[in-house]
Formats: sequence, C-alpha cells, structure tokens
Amino acid sequence: EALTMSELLTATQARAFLPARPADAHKGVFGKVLVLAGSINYPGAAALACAGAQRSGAGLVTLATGRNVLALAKVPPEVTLLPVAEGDWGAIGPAAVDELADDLPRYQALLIGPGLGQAEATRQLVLRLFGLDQVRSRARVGFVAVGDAIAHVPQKTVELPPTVIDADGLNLLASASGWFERLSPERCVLTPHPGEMRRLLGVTELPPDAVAVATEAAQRWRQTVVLKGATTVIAAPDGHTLIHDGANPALATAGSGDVLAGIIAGLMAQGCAPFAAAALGVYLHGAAGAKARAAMGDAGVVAGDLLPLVPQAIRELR
Ligand code: NPW
Ligand code: AMP
Ligand code: MG
Repeated sequence: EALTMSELLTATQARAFLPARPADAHKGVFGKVLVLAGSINYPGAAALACAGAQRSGAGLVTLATGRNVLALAKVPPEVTLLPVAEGDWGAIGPAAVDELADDLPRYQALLIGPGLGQAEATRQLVLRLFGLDQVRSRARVGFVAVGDAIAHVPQKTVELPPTVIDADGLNLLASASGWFERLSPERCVLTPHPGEMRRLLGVTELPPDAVAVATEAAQRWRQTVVLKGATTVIAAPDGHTLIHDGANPALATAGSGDVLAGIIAGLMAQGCAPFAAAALGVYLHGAAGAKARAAMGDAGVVAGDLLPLVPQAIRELR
C-alpha cells in the first residue's frame, strides 16, 4: 500500500536530473570529487567508489586514504591521490583532517565511508570532520586532566562540500548521539542499506514500511536519505519521496553499494542537488545493473562489471 502512495522513479524524472554536458567544457566544469575511503581490509571499496564517480562524468576524482592502503587499492590511473598518515592496521585517524582541511574547498563534492573500517582512530576522524568531537571533548574537560589541555587547542573548523556519507561513514557517525544535529542541513546524501539504517536509528529491527522509514528519517535528519535494497527509497528533507523498483539479483554483490556512492558523489560534483543526484544515481546504477544482467545473467556479475555500463546508461537516458 505504501508503494502506491509514493511516486515511482521513472526515466523521464531521471532525465530531468541529468547535468548539462556542454561540448566545449573543460574538466573543471564537471567538478572535482574527493573520496575519503578505504582501509587495509577494504582497499577495493575505495577503488570502486572512485571509479563510480569517474563513470558518472565527474571531471576529476581524488582519493584520500592511508599510504599503505594506496599500495593495495587498484585505483584507476586517472584518479589523483592524497596519501594521508595512518595508524595501526592502516586505520586513518583524526590527524588526516588537518592534512585535508586546506584542500577541501577545492572540491565540489566529498564522499566519505566506503571501506573506511571502524577503528577507534577512524571514528575520531569522522566525528572531527563533522564537528562532533568538540561536543564530546567539552563534556570531558573536567574529567581528564590531559584532555583539558587538548580540548582547548583551537581546531580548524572544516567547511565540507556537499557530501555523500556511506558504509562505515554512516556506522561511525551512528556512534555519536545527536549526530544529525551537527550536519549542515540539506547538504548530504546518506546511503544506508538496512543494516546501516538500523545502526543510524539505534534499533535492532526496522519497521516493515521502508518508504515510511526513509521519509521520516530524511525529514528528521534534514538530509537526503537513500534506503537501499531490491526496492530503493530516495527521500528528501521536504518529505518528497521516490521509489526505485528494480529487483535484480545481479546487483546483490560485494561492492555494489560502493559504486553507487561514487556515482552519486560524481553527480553532485557536476552540480546536481543532493536529492537529484541521489535519484539519478540510483536510476543509473539500476540501469547499469539491468544491462549487466542482460549481458551476463543473474549470477556472477561483480561490482566492477557495472562501471563501463554507467556511461551507456547515461547515453540512453539523454
Ligand atoms: P544479514 O547479513 O542479512 O544478517 P555491514 P558491509 C544487514 C565495505 N565493503 N543489504 C546484514 O544482515 C563497505 O564499504 C568493501 C545489505 C548485516 O547485518 C563497508 O565499509 C568491499 N545488508 C564494509 O565493507 C566489498 C543488509 O547489514 C549487515 C541488508 C562493511 O560493509 C564489500 C551487513 O552490512 C563492502 O562493500 C541488505 N538489504 N539487510 C571491498 N571489496 O573492499 C540487512 N543487512 O555489516 O554493514 O557490512 O555492508 O559488507
Ligand atoms: P551495499 O549493500 O552497500 O553494497 O549496496 C548494495 C547495492 O545493490 C544497493 O544499491 C542496493 O539497492 C543494490 N541491491 C542489492 N540487492 C539488490 C537486489 N536484489 N535488487 C536490486 N538491487 C539490489
Ligand atoms: Mg555498502
């Protein structure tokens, strides 16, 4: 019943969200994406997210990740690199924020989370990036003598470009109570699968109506929410909801969501507003999946197979 109450995402709607592609433009016109992703356990997620952003048409994609992770990640050669310091087991820690802060304004979109891992140092990085650490350190001032001094070291306030938060970016954010109150409203796209949505909501089981869950979360958090699944719900902070009904077992494979997050970030870098980028990204990811299934079948498609099909999906939509 909920399905009939919300709008289905059609090709016509997706087409209306496509960013312009002027023939005489240079790469700067199509935007720069910074991807903060990867860890020793998941170098591939960073590479897939970068490639997704490239294939959606972004002008430049840069990967910020730990130096040792870079050595393992099969990053496409066109991607530029910002190696950052890493701690134990390749975990990126909060010091990376200082390394990146001055560069951030150069990017039109940021993607944080694919394969980032959940080390404590990386949790501190995510909290610091979103300005959540100051809340915590203030609360601890009277408690830890050394922490008192640390809490008073003035830290750079980081102005984030429009941001896609996925995977461990979501898991780590969920560890801070009231996390959504600190995000600049209507700047982010959150792309949880049901497991990540449970963590964000702090519940052990989601209510059965995914449309209601996503719609209410987007309004409460004041951000665009993409609740992924065989049916994916795209919800805007103003209550507008689109449903992508594209059940396809070829997409149920590791790294599929990392590619989607990259596509959405790439579209944001090209000037799409968060909700438009989210809806168009889900549509193109689904269309690439349909092409992969038609060519290869239901089983054995891998996330990397989707990548060259994204430009074809864009061409067919235009
Ligand atoms: P279950 O299994 O049904 O009981 P996690 P993750 C639940 C990186 N990756 N779709 C599910 O319940 C990611 O970017 C790296 C999906 C289970 O409890 C992350 O950083 C790759 N899950 C990190 O790995 C390729 C559903 O959610 C939990 C669900 C961990 O991400 C793989 C699973 O999710 C991966 O992308 C649904 N419809 N419904 C690489 N090559 O580098 C319920 N769940 O624990 O968040 O693990 O998604 O694999
Ligand atoms: P993740 O779990 O983060 O890797 O994301 C998985 C991606 O694949 C999301 O975009 C899901 O919507 C999509 N997906 C997974 N299973 C299916 C399915 N059975 N039908 C359609 N899309 C799916
Ligand atoms: Mg994922």
